Amino acid sequence: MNIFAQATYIFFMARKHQTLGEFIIENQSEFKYSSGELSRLINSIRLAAKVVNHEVNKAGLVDILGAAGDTNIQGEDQQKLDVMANTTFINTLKNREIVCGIASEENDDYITVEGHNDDHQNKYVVLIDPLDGSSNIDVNVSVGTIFSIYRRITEAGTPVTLEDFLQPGRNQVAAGYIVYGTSTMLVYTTGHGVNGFTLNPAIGTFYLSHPNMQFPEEGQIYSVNEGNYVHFPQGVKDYIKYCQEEEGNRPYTSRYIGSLVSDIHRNMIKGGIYMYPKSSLNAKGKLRLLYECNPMAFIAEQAGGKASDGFTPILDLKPTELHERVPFFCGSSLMVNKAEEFLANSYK
Ligand code: P6P
Repeated sequence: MNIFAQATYIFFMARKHQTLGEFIIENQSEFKYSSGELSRLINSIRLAAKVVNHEVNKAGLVDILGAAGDTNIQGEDQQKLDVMANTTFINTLKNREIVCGIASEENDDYITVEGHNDDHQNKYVVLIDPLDGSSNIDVNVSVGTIFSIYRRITEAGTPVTLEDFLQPGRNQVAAGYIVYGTSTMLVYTTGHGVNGFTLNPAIGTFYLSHPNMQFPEEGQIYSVNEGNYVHFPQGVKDYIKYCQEEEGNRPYTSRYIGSLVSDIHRNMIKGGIYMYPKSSLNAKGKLRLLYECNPMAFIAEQAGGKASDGFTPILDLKPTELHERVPFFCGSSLMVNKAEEFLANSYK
């Protein structure tokens, strides 16, 4: 470890900032299942996050290191970053005797994980969006990884089935995201609040930087792609106009960077609403229920916020297929309530 890393390590240790590893151990009794399994699950996600973070941060050098499909100076094939992220998370999760199945935005079908003795005794399924918003990488805008964790509901000892993945979001045992931004943060919940950890890249350690994150009940930021305005349902148009009117604490500020994790992370800290409604272009909206909306909704509700499809809480929706899309309204509870009010009125 170089002198800078040593100094940084000593500084952070001296200040007793809790590390992610210490936090998991200290709080594993809250996890109603086998404590060791949660630790190994989150630790495998932590490891994969560090690997992906390293690659994402190099992306700016792609012209030097070679774009996807090229070979780099070591003669290695350059992978598209979302393919690299997908491979990294899947391989890290596969090798830790915890997971019996994985579903990913990058894979048409789910992956069965037999386990070391091919006995299908592992108890968890993980659903991931390995690099959400990856098109932003070319313009140096932050991107994220989203993960969702369930206990399997089919019998241990048998291969995982689609039924294990199509559980309502309310059944999640853990969920979270990594945001690869100006700093890299891992934010997650196991159903006992939301905590944020910031990576110190000098020593590769995540430190508890945002304990007990809470969505402000009200906010002044609305996040939606207004380029789709003409295609939105009338209720959404009416709510956007409401956000723009001059009254009370309005007009709100429009902030939308086209990266779900970053937009929601900012709104959770400052207060705000993120919307990806259905439209005449996308009858069900764009976002995926299983590995985007459900985990972000679990986080939002655990942080005192709200998430719905405009009418029904996201976590109460019964999934019917792996990659199904739903309209998504997520953020400060009073703002989501108001958006739902406009939607309900437009259907009267
Ligand atoms: P649009 C990224 O592709 C993503 O899935 C989310 O991260 C983001 O909020 C949304 O789509 C952006 O979509 O249609 O506004 O470019």
